[in-house]
Amino acid sequence: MSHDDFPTEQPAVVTCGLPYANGDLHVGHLRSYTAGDVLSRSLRKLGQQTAFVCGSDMHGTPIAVNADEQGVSPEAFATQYHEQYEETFPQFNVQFDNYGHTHDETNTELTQSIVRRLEDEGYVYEKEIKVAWDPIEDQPLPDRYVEGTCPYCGEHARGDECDEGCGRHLEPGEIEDPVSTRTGNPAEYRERPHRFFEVSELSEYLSGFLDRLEGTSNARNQPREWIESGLEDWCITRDLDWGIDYPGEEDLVLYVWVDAPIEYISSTKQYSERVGADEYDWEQVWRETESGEAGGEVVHVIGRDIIQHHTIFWPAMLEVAGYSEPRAVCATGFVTINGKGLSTSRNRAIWAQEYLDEGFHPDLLRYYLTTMGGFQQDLDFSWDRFQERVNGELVGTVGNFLYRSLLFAYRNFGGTPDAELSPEVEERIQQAVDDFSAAVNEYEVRKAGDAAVKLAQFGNEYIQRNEPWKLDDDEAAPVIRDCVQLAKAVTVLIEPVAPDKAEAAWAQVGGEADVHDVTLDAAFEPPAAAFDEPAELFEQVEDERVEELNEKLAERVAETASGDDTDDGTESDESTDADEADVTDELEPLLEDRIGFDDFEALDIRVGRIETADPVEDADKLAKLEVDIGVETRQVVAGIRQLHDLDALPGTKVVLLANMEKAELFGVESNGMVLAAGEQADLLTTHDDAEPGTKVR
Ligand code: B3M
Ligand code: ZN
Repeated sequence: MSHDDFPTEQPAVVTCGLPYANGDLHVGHLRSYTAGDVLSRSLRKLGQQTAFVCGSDMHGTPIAVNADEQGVSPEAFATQYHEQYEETFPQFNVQFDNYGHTHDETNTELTQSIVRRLEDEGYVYEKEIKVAWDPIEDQPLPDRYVEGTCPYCGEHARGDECDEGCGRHLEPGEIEDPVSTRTGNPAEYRERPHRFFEVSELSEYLSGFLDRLEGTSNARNQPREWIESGLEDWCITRDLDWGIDYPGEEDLVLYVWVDAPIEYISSTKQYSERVGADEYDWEQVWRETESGEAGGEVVHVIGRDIIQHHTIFWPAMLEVAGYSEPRAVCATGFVTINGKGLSTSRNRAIWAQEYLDEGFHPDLLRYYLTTMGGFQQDLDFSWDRFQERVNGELVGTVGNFLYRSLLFAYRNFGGTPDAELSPEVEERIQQAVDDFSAAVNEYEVRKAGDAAVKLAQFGNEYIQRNEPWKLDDDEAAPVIRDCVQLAKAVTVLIEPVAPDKAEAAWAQVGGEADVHDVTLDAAFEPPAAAFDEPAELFEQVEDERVEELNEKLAERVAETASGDDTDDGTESDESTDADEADVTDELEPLLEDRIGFDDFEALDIRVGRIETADPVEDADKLAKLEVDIGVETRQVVAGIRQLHDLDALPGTKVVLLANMEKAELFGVESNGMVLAAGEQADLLTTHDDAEPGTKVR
């Protein structure tokens, strides 16, 4: 791997976290798959050789337990979802170059060879640990096969996680009063030999790795704390039938998190084998060179709940087994629905299939999911905002510009008029291309999408300013030549976010080659002299549709709330469910005293944007923020140091009480108060384009 700007000399691979083959896909999943797809397409636009790979995660106890319940084999159960995912991703234009699964031969072989290598290098040891056992059935009960009481909070919990109480990860042997979820039999603990990977020996390597790592700041910073507080060795085996056999052991399988990331390599290998190593060489990407230098540019796109697996366990395995380390880990935030945690058990979700059945074009959702917020921020989905974004930016800005300029060109010139491109427009396109490249190098897909939309916005202003409809053909020709060039450039730049729509627009400007393959240079190539009458690219989302969709969602959530509470076992899902359940019991009673509007008017509440966030010296809990509130920049002290990743805060929009009395905390002046909710200081924000300084009323 290099740390040169993209495009580099080395091939890249972009991966997405593997979905557990365990339930239907929803908008929460789609967020990171579309982000990965946009990133890989954007890298290709820069001319970076890139493969985009993924696969289904077939193993783990939730899948085994669910298959048991349905009376089918785990393999049959998981395969059915695997096939569903294989079909669904392309329907969202998420085009993996290879989509495998963790149970196939490539991954089984590679996993076993990597584990042998860990053993050969002396990083694996055996240790007796207590595992839950069903004495009547005479079988072990790993992870979710056992339930009982959490030793930390006393709530009902399952074997690997206190899902209803404190949320802690539970090690084998920790749960009290264990009972088999399979038979209801009380379980006992037995000593069993398991294998451990000596992650604790790799702290130094991992610290260095984190210094080199690129990607989102949450992925680069959170793991440092885990290293500082001391790394534990990692139990890599389970008493289970379903999984990849531990080499040379009949009764043990590998823990699902061992073979899952190895699928990143396996999937790249399958791709390479299909197209030939001359075209794409997986070994060049994943193998360390003889001098110990890592090969290609490995970029992982994941959900923020699996940062630890990707920045500690995974690079530790790669390092010992002689594979190259990731260049970047990009962790997306969660998705909320109408401001509340996405919950599959409550049916508060937008399902992938449902979205398609509603007849919306996939590119609209891709646009929403990749440009609605920063990569690592939580993203709220609502049909109202979906409508706003589609009608405002896609229909109003991009679609409108392309249609009006191409229609004008077609009607008056039958295509692109014969004229020179103006220096002003050429420079503006260059700026968009530069912004796009910079965004990709920062792994900010949102900004890459913005570069296209802003260029279209410029196009609209340009055509408005020059009023070609008032000019004769000779005078209009250079203006329209500029506009068609801008349309072509917008098309190239928007391809990663909206590939289908870009394909349609490309056909309209008479683009040669394939818009999915061309690089940014195509933005400057002269458009076709003749093309056909254009058609409108995007359709408005009507108010009635939005009302209807909101009602449907609300009804469904209400129905599910009164019904059965099943869970699909995705971690992010549970953590949001649990958070929600926690607060309802502890809510403060409402205040009896009412205030008048004048009292409210006395509060000067403004939208702000955090510019910098630094710790306050000697005060563990305090952070010093510089907040831009339009009129001026305020220094504010807030008790959020331990609750937020300070590096991730700059750029975040907040809500600030501007006429709060000034205060001094630990010698630092605080001039205003940032509003936040709850124990975790959930920062209040706005969800659309209210600029800093806007008054909140
Ligand atoms: N299968 C899904 C998750 O925890 C898990 C990802 C594996 S990535 C190697 O999000
Ligand atoms: Zn607990």
